[in-house]
Amino acid sequence: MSTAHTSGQTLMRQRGLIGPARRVMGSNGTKRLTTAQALIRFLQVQQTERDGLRRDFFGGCFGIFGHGNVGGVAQALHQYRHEFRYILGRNEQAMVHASAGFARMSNRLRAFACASSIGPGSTNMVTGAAGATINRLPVLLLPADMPATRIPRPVLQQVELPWTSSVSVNDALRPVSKYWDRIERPEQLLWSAPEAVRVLTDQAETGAVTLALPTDVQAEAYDFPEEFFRTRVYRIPRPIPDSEAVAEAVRTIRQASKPLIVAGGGVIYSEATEALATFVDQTGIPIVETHAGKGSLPYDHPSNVGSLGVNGVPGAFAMAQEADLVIGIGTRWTDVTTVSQTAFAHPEAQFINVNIGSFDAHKFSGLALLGDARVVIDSLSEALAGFRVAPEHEEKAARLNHEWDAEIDRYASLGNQPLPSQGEVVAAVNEVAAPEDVVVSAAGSLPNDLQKLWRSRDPKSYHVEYGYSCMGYEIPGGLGVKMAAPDREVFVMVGDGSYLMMPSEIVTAVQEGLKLIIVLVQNHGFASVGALSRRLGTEGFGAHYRHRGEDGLLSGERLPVDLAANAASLGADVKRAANIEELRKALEEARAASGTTLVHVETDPDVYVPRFHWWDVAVAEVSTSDAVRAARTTYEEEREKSRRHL
Ligand SMILES: Cc1ncc(C[n+]2csc(CCOP(=O)(O)OP(=O)(O)O)c2C)c(N)n1
Ligand SMILES: [Mg+2]
Repeated sequence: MSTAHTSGQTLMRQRGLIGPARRVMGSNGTKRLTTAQALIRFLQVQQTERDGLRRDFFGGCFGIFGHGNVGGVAQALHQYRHEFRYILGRNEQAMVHASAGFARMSNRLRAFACASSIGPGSTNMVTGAAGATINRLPVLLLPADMPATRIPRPVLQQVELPWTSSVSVNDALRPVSKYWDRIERPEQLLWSAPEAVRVLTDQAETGAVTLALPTDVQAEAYDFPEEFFRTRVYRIPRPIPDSEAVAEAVRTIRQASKPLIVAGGGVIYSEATEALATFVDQTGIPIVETHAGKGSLPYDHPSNVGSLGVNGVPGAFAMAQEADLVIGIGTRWTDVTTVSQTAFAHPEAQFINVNIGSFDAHKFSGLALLGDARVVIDSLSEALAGFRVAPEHEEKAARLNHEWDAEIDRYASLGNQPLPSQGEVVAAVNEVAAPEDVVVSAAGSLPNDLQKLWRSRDPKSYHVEYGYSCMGYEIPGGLGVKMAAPDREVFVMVGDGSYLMMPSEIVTAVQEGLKLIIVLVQNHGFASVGALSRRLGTEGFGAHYRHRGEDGLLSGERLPVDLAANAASLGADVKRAANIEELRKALEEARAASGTTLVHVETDPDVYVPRFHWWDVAVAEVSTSDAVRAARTTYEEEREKSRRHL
């Protein structure tokens, strides 16, 4: 190991990217450890390296213990407690969300493990795991499993199935895991643990990974070879695209008259935002952004037309409608991004898909440019020297950018009375936030307003989980973001419905001294689903938090819930804002404070930033309601516009 390398490591240690120096072991010895001890020891020495910067891959392990792991994984975490960070979570689903938030904020170069007990702790992780896998974010799940001996049988919390003895509830994690294994003998770890980390660090494969750990095996000792515990560095490569594919892409781009870039999360994970700016400045090709890709260019870059999608801005949709060439970079082309496949209306629209994974690169029969986003963009910039789109195309993008920016100002200053609109709340948060501060959200109507109104000035400032759009992600997700970026302020924007699903991690934030600024938007139910329901003729049924009324329906008075008092009871400092001025003041105070603050604001549920586009949500084909029948007719008409891009 060279001196330069050593001093680099020292520097990284100082920055907290890698942990304390560890003893280098001999190559031929063995170490007698339990399976759980060996696993935790192994996790400590996994590292990733990209662009010459090395990091400990695992930031630590969340855990909630029970009889399934208290003598195994918990014992190991206790034994290594000064070397490997353990965080007590409040809900297993939330631990996985926090880990996903951490991984996303770390551009997938770092991750967390989550240890649960057997049974309900494990199944609680299924939702979080699905979210991580959908969003392609590494999280290691360590659920306890039935004893391999099967002697305590049926063990507490075991689902008994008369047709098999080899299935446990942990098998429910299989469909949401990118790698899944059950460690039935200690030595199986020698193969499986490196496999787990290989998948977690593979930028195309990554997602939730499960190592199910039978209770007795966790505690069983084995003579592990010392080599197993040597530091492993997983280089995160920047694969170079095939030169012929690049040449074909260049020919296609040169022939296109209205090319458009769709920037997805891959641009940000690859740290390709500067390369993208160079490419766009050189070629004049306009860009639009997905939720995960928002922040790829600053909001006021003249080529950034804004967000494309079901909740996107009209200008981005207009550019998509006429694009004859669509260059997707790091996007997985969700239904939300493609506006249920109505966005790209040009009869001969072609796709070029720049992606690290072949699965996404081949979607929509696109020309697959397989490789790292930054490397591919750089090679396109080089090969397209001298190429520039027609001035009208560029000017149109700049005009649309300006037009929408003026709309943001309008929504920001509606002056709605007596309660502010949610749009005004989003704009106020955006104004108080510094460019590098992060906004976190996930479900409800907030992602809609955020996607349209949030002015991103930094690639990591917009963290809206809209792959799984999982109610409850907001607070734990924000916690994970703060863990990855402690120097940034984190604004969690959460609706009352989502808050009720998972306020629990406020307690964890307080425990860890991790500061969150939580903006709780109270509108007494589901504004989002309510509006969609009304649009489909179903009158907002089931979308309002009300007492059961005399008609036997949920039509009574509003429920007397006080979520601010709830947050205060969990340890947050709480501020109630009655209007935008008070909100701004509360946010500024929260920003200056050192602890977690929840700012409670009630908004007018009937005043919202509209959704401009159709969304393929099926409507009843037959109904007793005129409104539903009318909605069905519209649905059938709109569905005709959906393309297949075969
Ligand atoms: C776990 C989960 N369950 C259900 C849904 C479907 N859903 C999407 S938004 C929403 C309501 C969200 O309510 P709230 O957080 O108050 O936000 P609002 O709609 O009022 O903006 C529901 C039920 C979901 N996304 N996630
Ligand atoms: Mg609500």
